[in-house]
Amino acid sequence: MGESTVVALSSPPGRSGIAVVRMSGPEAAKILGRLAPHAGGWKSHQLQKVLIREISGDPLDEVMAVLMEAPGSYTGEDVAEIYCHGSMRLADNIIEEAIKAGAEMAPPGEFTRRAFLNGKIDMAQAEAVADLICSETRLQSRVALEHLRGGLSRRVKEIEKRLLRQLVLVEGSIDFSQEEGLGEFSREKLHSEAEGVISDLDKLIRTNIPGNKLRDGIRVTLAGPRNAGKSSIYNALLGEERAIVSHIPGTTRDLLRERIHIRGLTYYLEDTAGIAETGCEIERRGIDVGREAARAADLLLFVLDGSLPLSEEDIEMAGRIEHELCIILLNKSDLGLKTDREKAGNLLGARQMLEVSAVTGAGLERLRELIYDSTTTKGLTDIYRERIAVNSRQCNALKRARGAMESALEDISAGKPAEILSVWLREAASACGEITGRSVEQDILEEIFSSFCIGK
Ligand SMILES: Nc1nc2c(ncn2[C@@H]2O[C@H](COP(=O)(O)OP(=O)(O)OP(=O)(O)O)[C@@H](O)[C@H]2O)c(=O)[nH]1
Ligand SMILES: [Mg+2]
Repeated sequence: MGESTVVALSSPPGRSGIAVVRMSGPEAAKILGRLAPHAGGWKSHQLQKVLIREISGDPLDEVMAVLMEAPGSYTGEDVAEIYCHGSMRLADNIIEEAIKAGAEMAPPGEFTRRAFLNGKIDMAQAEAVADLICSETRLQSRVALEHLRGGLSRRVKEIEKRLLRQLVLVEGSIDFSQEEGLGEFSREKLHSEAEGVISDLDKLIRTNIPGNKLRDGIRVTLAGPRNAGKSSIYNALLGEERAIVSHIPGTTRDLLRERIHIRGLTYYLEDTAGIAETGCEIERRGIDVGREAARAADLLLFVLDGSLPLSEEDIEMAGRIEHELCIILLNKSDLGLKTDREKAGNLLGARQMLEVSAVTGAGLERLRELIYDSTTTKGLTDIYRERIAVNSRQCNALKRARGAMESALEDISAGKPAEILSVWLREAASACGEITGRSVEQDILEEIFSSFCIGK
């Protein structure tokens, strides 16, 4: 490639047992040789214990190191990895010495960018690397691994192959149209193939929304009148005393947010200030922030103090809920339920209602199930089964391919000439090619890799 040799810290900054310094490029072997001058030669892919020295000759650290010769490495270039003692000072020193010996600092995602450019992985796989690094749950990592192993790319390439087969027939009929009977394609056959392609595209497109939920997490916000026990439920779901709880109405002012996991999904659970008419400026600000959060939530948990009869204010507040996904929690069930369930049910419409107690924990397991059930869709079941979930970039490309095929269908029915049909088929194939990166624009590539972490 004629590229430079780059170096970066591939483990997280901070103190650790071992830190990993990584180099890739044509000079990697030479620079490794400069850093470990007394090593007895390097056999590719064989780990050795060596002494790393500064260029001046002073010893730096005793490390394990490996050289992975091109093309059998992650990037497809010569790669050297040094596993030094996990002090930031040491790792930085080694990087500085590598730079003195001719390496350059690697920008974020550089190793994966090179792997892509050298054809070691395609674009969908490169994106999966980033997902795998960010994964927090088993389901997230399983989907990312499936993509990394080429699961999504294979599905897309199958669609592309179908498109190209049709393209050959359609374009063949253009070339041979002068010669009678040669290369004529069947419009019915093309029509049914186009429908088949659209249905395959739809299967992938459908995984996008649940896929985004899987990657980005789902916002669940606790809201409701003061003192209903929102913060207590928040703490109980987190399993720690994160929010201040007190009998004084208006305890919570700021918006609090923490992550919880339920069955492989990440949820951002939010606690908000209790809603009330108040003369206190700070409290009012908190209520506004809470209201915004509730509006943006994927799921609203509206908490009422179930040990009290419904008040005029509760009724008015509940009437104002516009959120389509909302579960009503009647809290403090340990004190005995005074809220008239039926009345509450009527007031609150066809929303789910659940009795819980933040103090005894009653109903909380059911609440977790309800949170999961109401925020997941059928699409997620497919993701569990197939471990494929397209991201928004991939989804946009698939939708463009779908649009082209819809146009193709119309034009087939309208009896348009083969030249026009071939344009649609080409457009659909090219949109599919963007997923694997075969036909993606340079600036989009740069954008994707720049969102990676350093050292990957
Ligand atoms: N018996 C009983 N008391 C509860 C329960 N949940 C909360 N409480 C009590 O109710 C009071 C208010 O609880 P918080 O969790 O602070 O209520 P909140 O809705 O966050 O209140 P604000 O932040 O003021 O809006 C506290 O004294 C809690 O101990 C419950 O399930 N049972
Ligand atoms: Mg609170």
